[in-house]
Amino acid sequence: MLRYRLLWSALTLALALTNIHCSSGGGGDSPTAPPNKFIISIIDNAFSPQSPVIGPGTTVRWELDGMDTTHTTTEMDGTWDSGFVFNAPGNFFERTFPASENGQTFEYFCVTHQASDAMQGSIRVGADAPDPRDGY
Ligand SMILES: [Cu+2]
Repeated sequence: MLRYRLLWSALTLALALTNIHCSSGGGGDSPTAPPNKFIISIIDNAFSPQSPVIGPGTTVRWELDGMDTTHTTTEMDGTWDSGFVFNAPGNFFERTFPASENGQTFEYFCVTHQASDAMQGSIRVGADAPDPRDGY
């Protein structure tokens, strides 16, 4: 009887170890790179950082960290326009800059505060993207 009990214990232990092994290594979760995302804070009344260089394929997320809810991110030539989506802290707008835009610089502004506070910024895609104009 004791022998069976020992055998049963050993079997249970083996099964438990197998489960541990499976749960830690069998899920198929190989390490992945963090999402290719770049955060720009919208504060009152500026974009921060104002003029970053990003890698091609990066998704830029403009996120409201200020209190004013009337900001926009609006590209000069209409490449993107968030509209008034920043109506609560933490709200965001995203745009991905594909590899085909490598070497380009995009200038943008806030519709509400461009004139009053020079609320402007730029996105430079890749190290070869030209500098933006003054103020962007
Ligand atoms: Cu604004």
